[in-house]
Amino acid sequence: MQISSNFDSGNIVVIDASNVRQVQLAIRPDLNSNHFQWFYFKAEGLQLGQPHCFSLTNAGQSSYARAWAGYHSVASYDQRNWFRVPSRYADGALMFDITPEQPQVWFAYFEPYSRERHAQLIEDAQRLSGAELVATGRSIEGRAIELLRISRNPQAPRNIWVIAQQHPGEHMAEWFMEGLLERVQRSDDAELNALLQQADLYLVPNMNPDGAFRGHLRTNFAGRDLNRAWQSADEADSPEVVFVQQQMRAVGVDLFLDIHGDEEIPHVFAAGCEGNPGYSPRLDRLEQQFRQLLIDQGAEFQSTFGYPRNNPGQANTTLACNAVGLEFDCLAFTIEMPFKDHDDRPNPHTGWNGVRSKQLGKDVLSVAAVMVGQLRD
Ligand code: GEM
Ligand code: ZN
Repeated sequence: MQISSNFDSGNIVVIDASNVRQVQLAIRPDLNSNHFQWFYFKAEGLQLGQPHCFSLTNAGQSSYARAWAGYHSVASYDQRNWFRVPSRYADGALMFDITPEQPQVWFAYFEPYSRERHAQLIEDAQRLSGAELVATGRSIEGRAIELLRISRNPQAPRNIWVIAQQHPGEHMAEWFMEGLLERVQRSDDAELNALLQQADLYLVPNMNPDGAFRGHLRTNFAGRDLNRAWQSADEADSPEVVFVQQQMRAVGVDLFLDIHGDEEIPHVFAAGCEGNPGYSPRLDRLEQQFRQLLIDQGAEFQSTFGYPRNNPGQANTTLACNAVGLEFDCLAFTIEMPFKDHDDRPNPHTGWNGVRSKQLGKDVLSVAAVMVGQLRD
């Protein structure tokens, strides 16, 4: 059996693969950082019908070690159809077995969103009505960070920004963007058409292409967590954030969504700006309305579980959500999707996955359509 991870978003270190019943592996930390949790590798030359057992021996030292309890790895025979394989966490290692139906199988922390698919997404998006690639930033390694605008009314008074995958291991974030863009494609969608009469959409489908390509969990090439860089972004170590901030300041922001994944919490939720200085009853009302509308329309979303709320004035304003909400006095959320499952509507075969992330991207547009007229009230 051979194990490889020398491909887009690949991450694994082989310790000992001589016994297929006890394959010893380790997750490689992000470059210039100690973070790790994301893994993605291919095993080939498997013996059909024979059990193979893989062990991620350093899982216990990962960034969110508590997240492994109740987590099940994803696998695929073709990198298209992904399914969960029962996994267990014991003695600091994550273990999962497969009795393969094919001689090769891929394993990952979550259904990966590839650079190839990203390139296609950007190309297809530019053919949508009203769409334009307005600017392209550069990552440290020179990869493109595309900013797309969807504008169908030159007089639209509002600007809605959605950015994704600041944390490169959170691949559900770009699946969300793909779903959102798929909905923008439809010409017979009354809600969407109403939204685009009142707002332009500014979309950054992937903010951290270097980290994604390198199989990182949380940081860019310089080892910087971009979602802690919004008060001190600089060209040398976080040009990705500098780019987006410059574009936002040129245009303005009336609603901001920053799309993420959470390792531990098995629910979809939204973290707001309640700890920001200057947080007002207006923003509180808008936040509550946003969450309630998502629930009311049947989206896979809930507001019971999530991060502890910040005390007044205690927000960490280096996070994108807080920084943008503060600077533009606008409704701003970090949207979190699980690596595990949305336990409100569990699907043990798939867990949370690309398709469900895409649907959430579509559903969020319905909420934006209802709220767009009130964002500055
Ligand atoms: C979160 S922080 C992730 C926290 N994860 C666990 N398991 N506690 C993210 O990365 O999406 C948002 C943030 O950057 O603060
Ligand atoms: Zn994140």
